[in-house]
Amino acid sequence: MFEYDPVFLSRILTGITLAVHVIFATVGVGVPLMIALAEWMGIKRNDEHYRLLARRWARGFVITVAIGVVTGTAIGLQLSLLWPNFMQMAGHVISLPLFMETFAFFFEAIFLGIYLYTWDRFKKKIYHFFILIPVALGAMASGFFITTVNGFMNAPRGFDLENGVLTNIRPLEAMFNPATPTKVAHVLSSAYLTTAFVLAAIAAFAILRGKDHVYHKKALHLTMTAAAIFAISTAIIGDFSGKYLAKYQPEKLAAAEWHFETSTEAPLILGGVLQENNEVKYALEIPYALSILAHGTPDAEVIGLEEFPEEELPPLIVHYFFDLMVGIGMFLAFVSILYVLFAKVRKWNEWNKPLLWAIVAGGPLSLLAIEMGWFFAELGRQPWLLVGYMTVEQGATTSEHVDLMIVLFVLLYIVLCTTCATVLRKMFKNNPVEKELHDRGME
Ligand code: HEB
Ligand code: HEB
Repeated sequence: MFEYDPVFLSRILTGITLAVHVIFATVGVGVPLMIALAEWMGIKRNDEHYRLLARRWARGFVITVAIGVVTGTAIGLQLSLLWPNFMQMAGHVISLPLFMETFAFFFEAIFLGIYLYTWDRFKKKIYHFFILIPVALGAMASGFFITTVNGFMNAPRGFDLENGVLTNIRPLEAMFNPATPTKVAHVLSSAYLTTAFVLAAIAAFAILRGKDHVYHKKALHLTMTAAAIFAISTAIIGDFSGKYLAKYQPEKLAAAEWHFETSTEAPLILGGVLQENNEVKYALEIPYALSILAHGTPDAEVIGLEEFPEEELPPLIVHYFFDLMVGIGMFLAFVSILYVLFAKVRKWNEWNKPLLWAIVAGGPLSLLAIEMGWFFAELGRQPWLLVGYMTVEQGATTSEHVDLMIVLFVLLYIVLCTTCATVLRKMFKNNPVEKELHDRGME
C-alpha cells in the first residue's frame, strides 16, 4: 500500500524525535532560572516557602533532565544515521557548536549534582544559590549552541563551496550567522515563558482544587510575574524574527502569510482557507500589519511567493502553525498581564476562578506554541536542509530500515514519557506540599 521512501520516513522520525526532545529541552532551559528566582526570593525575604519551592522544582527537574539527555542523544544518533550526506558535507562546519552543547551539558550536570546535595550545608544560604548560577548558565548555553546550528541550516555562512565540498571553514562565522541573534533570543525567551506558565498552571490547579496554603499563592505570583515579563519579550523578539525572515528568508514569511504577490501595504492574514486560485476565504485581515512585521513601516514592500521557483516553495500549511503560535502568544501575554494587574489592585481578586482556569490552560498551550514555532521554522525551510546548498532529499539516507527505526524509537519515547509522568506523579503525590511544610515545621 505504501511505497517505502527513506526521505519521507527520515523526516517523520526526525520530526517525532525533535517534537519530544523540544519539550524536555524547553523545560531544561527554563526550570533552572525559575529555581534561581525562587531561591533568590527565599534568601532575600528570608522566606522558607520560596526555598521549599526551589527544592521541589529542583527535584522534578532531575527527572526531566534525564529524559532530555536520552532524547537529545537520540537526535545526535539520528543526525548521522538519517542525514549522513548533510553531516558529511556540513558536519565539520557545525562541529564546534555541537561539541560545545555537549560541553555545556556536562558543565550543567556537574553543578546540578553539587547543588542537589548541598541544601542546608552552607552557613550562608547565598553560597548554595551561587552553585545554581552555572546550572542556569549551562542550560542557557545548551540552548544557545544548538540553536546556532539551526540558524546555520537556515542561513549558512562561514565556508566556501568548491566542487561540492565546503572548504575554508570559519566556524565562528558559521555560528554567528544572520539567523542566530533572533533565533537564540526567541528560543530562550519562549523557553522561559513556557516554563513559567507550566509551573504557574500547576500552582493555579492546586488553588482551584481548594488548597489554600499561602505557598501555592506565592508560587503562582512568582511564576505569573515572570510569565508576564517573558510573554512581552517573546512577542517583541518574535517581531524581530519576522524582520529577519523578511530580509533573509522572505519565502518563509510569505508562505506563513499566504502572501503571493509582491506588494506594498501588505495586510496580515489570520486563519482562513485557501481556494484553488490562491484566493483566501474566511480570513481575518489586519491591514498593513504584514508590512509592519516585515519592515516596521505600513507602506513597506513585502516579497511574495511569485518571486520563487515552484520547486523552492515551502508548504503553505505553515500559515496555520504561525497563526497558532502567535495566537497562543497573545493569549499568554493577555492572561499574565491581567494577572499582574489584578494582583496590583487591592480590590480585585487575582485568584478568581476564570483567571485561574485560563492560567491552567496556558500551561499546555505554551508547550503547543513551542511545537508550532518549531514546526513553522522547520517546515518553512523546506525543501532545503541547508538553505541554498542542499535539499532535504539530497541530505537523507538511502537505508532500507528507517521504518523499523521509527517503530523502535516511538516505543522508546512512549516508555520515556510514561516513565517521566509516573515518576513525577509519584514523587509529588507521596510527598505533598502540605506534608512537607508540616514535616519541616513551617506551617
Ligand atoms: Fe538538545 C540535551 C542534541 C535541540 C536544549 N541535546 C541534548 C543532548 C544532545 C542534544 C545530544 C544530550 C546531552 C549532550 O549534550 O550530550 N539538541 C540536540 C540536537 C538538537 C537539539 C542535535 C537539534 C538538532 N536542544 C535542542 C534545542 C534546545 C536544546 C532546540 C533548546 C531549546 N538539549 C537541550 C538541553 C539539554 C539537551 C537543555 C540538556 C538536558 C536537559 O533536558 O536539560
Ligand atoms: Fe515564535 C519561530 C514570530 C510568539 C515559539 N516565531 C518564530 C519565527 C517567527 C516568530 C517569525 C520564525 C523564525 C525563523 O524561522 O527564523 N513568535 C513570533 C511572533 C510572536 C511569537 C511575532 C508573538 C506573538 N513564539 C511565540 C510564542 C512561542 C514561540 C508565544 C512559545 C511559547 N517561535 C517559537 C519557537 C520558534 C519560533 C520555538 C522556532 C525557533 C525559531 O526562532 O526559529
